[in-house]
Amino acid sequence: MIRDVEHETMPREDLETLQLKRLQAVVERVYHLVPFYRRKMDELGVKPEHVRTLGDIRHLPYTTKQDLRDNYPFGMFAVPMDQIVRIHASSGTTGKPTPVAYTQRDLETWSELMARTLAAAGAHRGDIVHNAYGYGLFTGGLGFHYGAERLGAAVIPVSGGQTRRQIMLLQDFGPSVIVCTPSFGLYLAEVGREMGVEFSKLKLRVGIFGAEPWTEEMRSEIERQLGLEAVDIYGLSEIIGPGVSVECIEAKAGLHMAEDHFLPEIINPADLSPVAHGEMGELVITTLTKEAVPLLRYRTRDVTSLNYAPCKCGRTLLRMNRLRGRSDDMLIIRGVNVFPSQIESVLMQTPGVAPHYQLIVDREGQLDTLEVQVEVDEATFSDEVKAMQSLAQSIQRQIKDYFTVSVKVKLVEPRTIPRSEGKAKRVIDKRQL
Ligand code: DLL
Repeated sequence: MIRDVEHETMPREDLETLQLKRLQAVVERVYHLVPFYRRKMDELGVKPEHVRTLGDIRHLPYTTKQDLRDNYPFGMFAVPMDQIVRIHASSGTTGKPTPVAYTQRDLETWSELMARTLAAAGAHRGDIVHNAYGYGLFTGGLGFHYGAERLGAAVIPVSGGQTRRQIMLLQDFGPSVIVCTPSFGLYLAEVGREMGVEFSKLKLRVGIFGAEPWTEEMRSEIERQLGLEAVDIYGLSEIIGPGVSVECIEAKAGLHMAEDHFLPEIINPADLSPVAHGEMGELVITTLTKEAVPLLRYRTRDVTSLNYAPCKCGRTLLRMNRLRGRSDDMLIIRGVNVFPSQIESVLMQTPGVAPHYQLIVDREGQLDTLEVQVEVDEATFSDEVKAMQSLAQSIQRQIKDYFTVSVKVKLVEPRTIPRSEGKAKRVIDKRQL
């Protein structure tokens, strides 16, 4: 259902007029309120009044994760602390987290945006939403929580963990919508099977999965195992949290970006030049409505492309293609660029292996090596050694055909790859240890 008809179906010309008005306002604000932006803009010789068209965005400075770190913890805030009502932080794996903050109006915007996001993904008033995104500093739990309440759905705030108990709640409370990371969705299915639960008998209708990369093949697997329709949602803490873009349930082909709040660009990360229309590159986002921590041209490191073709759902908002991954996660194996999600595609097309894998990167002499560890399913595992060997060789061959690099494939026993309750750790990089 289209909740916000005005903004979700706006003719492009009107949308661009709105975006320009909002862009001019945000540039004006950060220039006067955030010393970091004033310095950057002065260095580039650009003043707020130089932004006369949307194309003028190219004169504005970029913002990187490092800039946020340099201004740790609250140096990027554009409002005094007495207007901040919530602080979250991004889930960095190393070092200090990156704090992000919200004014009362930011929370209002986010809740409404998440209500519209949930509606686009097929949820509605009367649904019971099992929310297994982590509650806490992570934006997933609370972001979905307030959006679902705003929609008029009943939220079960389970958060992560206690997987067997979650299965019990899925059976007893009968939620129609589940929201969690795709890897946790699969883990729930696995634990459910061990407990003898038939997911097809549960009331689950829709799953809204995000916060980590996953492939089209993984979608089919999740839909099959959980007996629901799986929809992709994208977002990042620095920009707002979940709700930046989402697939519509009607098409499930690309994620509609909330362009009335976020202005996207795609650049070539090597030289920061814009890529040709529809080409793949790094996603850069300018926030148009954030009060507490507005960001100009934030370099997300996420790799995708933008699709302006009309969608059958009636929304005019452009669609981001499914993320290929983060440029930081891209592996360079003997000069060949490999995204973990591309390996996932190959694995998921291979009968006999389970959707649980890890990639181990190491170095031998001057050369980087990649070992793909993937679980086999129970039936294959009980087969003779020869069958296992030929399966491993076949995966190795497919990867070689696809990427022209040789990798080592190690088949492992069912349930040996660590399961995750939040974001799955797919790559173990031993080179940095
Ligand atoms: O993961 C916000 C979120 C919560 C999104 C719940 C969706 C659902 P961070 O922890 O800051 O925020 O991580 C953001 O996660 O830059 C992407 O690299 C990755 N990511 C998020 N959604 C997707 C997705 C939340 N659908 C980082 N596909 C982003 C692939 C995703 N990667």
